[in-house]
Amino acid sequence: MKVDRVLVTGAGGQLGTVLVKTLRKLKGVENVLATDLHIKPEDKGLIFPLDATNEEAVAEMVLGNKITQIYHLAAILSAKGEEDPLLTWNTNLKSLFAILEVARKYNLDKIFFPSSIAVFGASAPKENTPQDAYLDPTTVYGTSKAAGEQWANYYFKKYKVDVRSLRYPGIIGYQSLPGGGTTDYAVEIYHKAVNKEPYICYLKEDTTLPMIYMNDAVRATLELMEAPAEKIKTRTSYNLNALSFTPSQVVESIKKWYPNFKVTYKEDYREAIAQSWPSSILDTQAQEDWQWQPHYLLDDISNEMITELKKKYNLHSQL
Ligand code: AKB
Repeated sequence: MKVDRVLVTGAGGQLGTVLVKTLRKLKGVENVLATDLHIKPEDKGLIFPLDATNEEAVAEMVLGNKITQIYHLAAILSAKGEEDPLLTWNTNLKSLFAILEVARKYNLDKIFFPSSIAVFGASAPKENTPQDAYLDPTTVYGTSKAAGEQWANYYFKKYKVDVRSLRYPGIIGYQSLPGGGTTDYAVEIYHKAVNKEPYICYLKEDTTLPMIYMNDAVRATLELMEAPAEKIKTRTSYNLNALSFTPSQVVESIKKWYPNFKVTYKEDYREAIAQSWPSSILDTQAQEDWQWQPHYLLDDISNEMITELKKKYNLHSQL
């Protein structure tokens, strides 16, 4: 039987950290090669340096390790991306081209490319945004993802590269910290709550955004990647829905565990980005094509986040 040999780029990031662990459990540690541009001291020996924008370096890594699949997670996210738009465009697209070209030239089995709700802008319906809504993103990150989706589709149609993609909402998990996203508040707020510190939220209290719990996000990714190729009808990127909430709804949920938790609101430039995104997403195609169903609601997320972060910070008392 053919063994999957997996390369992950951006492995030290929020999703990569958890996806790599899950893939290693499923496919064997020796079959999952985790890479990132910068290696944190705690990741030395577990994650290896790779500049994913360098096609030659990607090809060498793929050939040298008999790689058959790539999860290409490396990217600069929405909020950070606005600091240096050209760097964001170059990093996000150049790395995608390197991965797609290597996949085409060396006939790789499958590629995963993450997209985002950031592909939507003012022309898309704000609520229940459908799969085929018009894409006019407001951030360079969203623009790079919208273009990336078209390139993924092009490589599938023209070269039969089996690229699969999800439009992730904001991801919430206890295992890793997000970096540079507009939805990061929904992770930071739990860290503050368990440490009994007040939180200053950079979004307005009633700004609704689509979100997903890490376990659901990882499961969605693997279910999409394991689905038979003929079931994957969307070759740009699938809308992925789990739940939607506002900062004040998270606070209300957290207060079930920490009634004295204090949050103040001081919006910054990320509020405008959030305002340009859908407040909820329709994912009918993902449900139909590969039977996607989320499991975690807001209080389930709060329960697990608080329980796990307390362990992480070595906190034992409840209040
Ligand atoms: C971000 O906020 O930039 C990301 C995303 C929704 O793609 N979390």
